[in-house]
Amino acid sequence: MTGHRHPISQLITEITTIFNEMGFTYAEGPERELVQYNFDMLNVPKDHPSRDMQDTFYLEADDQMVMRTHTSPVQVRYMESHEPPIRMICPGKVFRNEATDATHEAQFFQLEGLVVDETASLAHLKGVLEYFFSKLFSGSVEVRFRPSFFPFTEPSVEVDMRIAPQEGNKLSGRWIEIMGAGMVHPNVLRAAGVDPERYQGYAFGMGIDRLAVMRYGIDDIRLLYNGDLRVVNQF
Ligand code: 2NL
Repeated sequence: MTGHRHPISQLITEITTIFNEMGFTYAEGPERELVQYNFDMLNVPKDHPSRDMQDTFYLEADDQMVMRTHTSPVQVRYMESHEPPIRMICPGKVFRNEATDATHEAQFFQLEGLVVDETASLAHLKGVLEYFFSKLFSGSVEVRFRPSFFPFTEPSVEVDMRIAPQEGNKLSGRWIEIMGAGMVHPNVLRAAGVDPERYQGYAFGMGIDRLAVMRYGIDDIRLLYNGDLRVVNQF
């Protein structure tokens, strides 16, 4: 039997292709990161609970290095080394120090995206996401925003999507919470060397595993990672 790529890798390729069509480039960065890039430059307060050792894997006695808890530091590095206009996505593995169950793993994949230019807006983001989800789920998809909070965006939103009602599609016809997003906080732009008086940006982040669960109809994400070929060979 011929080999094949893991279902998560296949999904990342599919996602990257859709965003490429809209002019987004792809970027990667280190999984082991400086606290400065993972938290400080993202406007995460020194006393924020996400920094706790219960949630984050710290690597050295001096507490300067962590296993990245999101792919946001890739975007900070990208802003440092590229002039706007910026349109990029960065899928990658992230790490959280937490107990595992059917819907949580200590390592998982995240997809983040970033646009920085003179006219980026939440309206623009909504159009991009409508296009992305309708391509990924092959049909018409609505997107709605609800107010939320993240230290790195202001304003911040939770994003829900609804696939148009379809016979035999359990996901269709109801609102599903799918990602977080918002306008990049001026402190984050400034820290990365982008002038917040001239440029504005939006960013979004979502779990790829959850997307895989929805896309492939899997009910336990651990199935994707325990290496059982009877599972992965079905994709
Ligand atoms: C979630 C929410 C989010 C971002 C990620 C971001 C990155 C930069 C600046 C500002 Cl460099 N924001 N990323 C923004 C909002 C939400 O993720 O629930 N992820 C699983």
